[in-house]
Amino acid sequence: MMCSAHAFIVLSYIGNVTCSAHEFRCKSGRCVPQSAICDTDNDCHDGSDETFELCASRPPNGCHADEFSCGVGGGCIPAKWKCDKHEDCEDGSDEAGCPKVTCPPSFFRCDNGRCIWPKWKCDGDNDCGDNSDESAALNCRKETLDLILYLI
Ligand SMILES: [Ca+2]
Ligand SMILES: [Ca+2]
Ligand SMILES: [Ca+2]
Repeated sequence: MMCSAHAFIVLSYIGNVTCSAHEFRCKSGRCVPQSAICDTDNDCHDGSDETFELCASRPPNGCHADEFSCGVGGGCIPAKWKCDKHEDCEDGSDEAGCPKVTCPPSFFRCDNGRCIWPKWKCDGDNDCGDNSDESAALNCRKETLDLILYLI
């Protein structure tokens, strides 16, 4: 999951196309983390993440009530991004101390916290939503599944 997120960010830097929902698009087209907005650092290199229009309504060194503070100098992110299993703050503080989702015994726990029936693992369907029940890490390659079906 982390790998694909990183790949996407790298791609968006290269392609200058669209930024992900968790990023801010600078005037130059560059993508920076949302937490970089109004943190007094010129992350965009063109100042567009620190403009007066963007930051004037923000409390000095603070975040709006509907925002989560990433800590000193870490900027602000929308409150709903806290504990959404995606590190939006540079220091990951929005995902620290979040309640851990546990699955009942005998259930499979997806990377995104969802619980699924164990037999849904490696069945070719993306039941987790993040594909972690079908990931290469589980060694469920399609060939193996086909072979099993053939043997049955
Ligand atoms: Ca900034
Ligand atoms: Ca988050
Ligand atoms: Ca599945």
